[in-house]
Amino acid sequence: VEKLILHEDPISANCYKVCLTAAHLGIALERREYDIRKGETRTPDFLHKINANGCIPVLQIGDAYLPESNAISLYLATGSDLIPQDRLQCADVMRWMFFEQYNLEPNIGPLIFWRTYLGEDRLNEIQRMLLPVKTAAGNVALALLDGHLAKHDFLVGNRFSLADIVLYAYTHVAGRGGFNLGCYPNVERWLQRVASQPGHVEM
Ligand SMILES: N[C@@H](CCC(=O)N[C@@H](CS)C(=O)NCC(=O)O)C(=O)O
Repeated sequence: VEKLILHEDPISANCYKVCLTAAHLGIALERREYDIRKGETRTPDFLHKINANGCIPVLQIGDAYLPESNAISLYLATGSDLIPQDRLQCADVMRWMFFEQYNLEPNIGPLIFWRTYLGEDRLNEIQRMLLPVKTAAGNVALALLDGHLAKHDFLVGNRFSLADIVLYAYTHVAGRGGFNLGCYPNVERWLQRVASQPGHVEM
């Protein structure tokens, strides 16, 4: 078995996503911490050796480096019951993971970073301009999730899967980005359902 090292920053929900997946699978990860606020993932050494894209999480598997939280989660969960065997359900898990990366994380993630870690008075002109745009788009994503969860206990196949883990990461801390989860009661109930699964760990 190859040693797994997660290059991460504990403030990142993309990194938490990977840790939560590993916890559910009982997989041990050694952790290397970087401070993204100090640009520690932008050093020539990091860009050259770990991720040319300059961000964490990156999973080191022996001497291979795998970036992208959802790719890492898929790598860890392959062959487990977190991924349905049924072909359509398996693709549906991927569908929610793509939704997360296109509609949810790019809107909620930056708002959490700007509001909680940077501070609203330290935003530049572009960030200030994007604030209402990302707030609106994030709410559209949360509303879509809420509509789906009005009819389903879990995202895919009526059972807990990798899709729930991946979508949980940013959704459960959306409040830190200024989103009001109280407007999405089905999402709130689902968050509790996910957090009460055996093997759950906090961020
Ligand atoms: N799509 C990537 C996004 C990774 C990402 O945005 N990482 C952020 C933290 S959440 C980062 O490393 N930022 C530091 C930087 O860009 O310098 C994933 O899902 O892993």
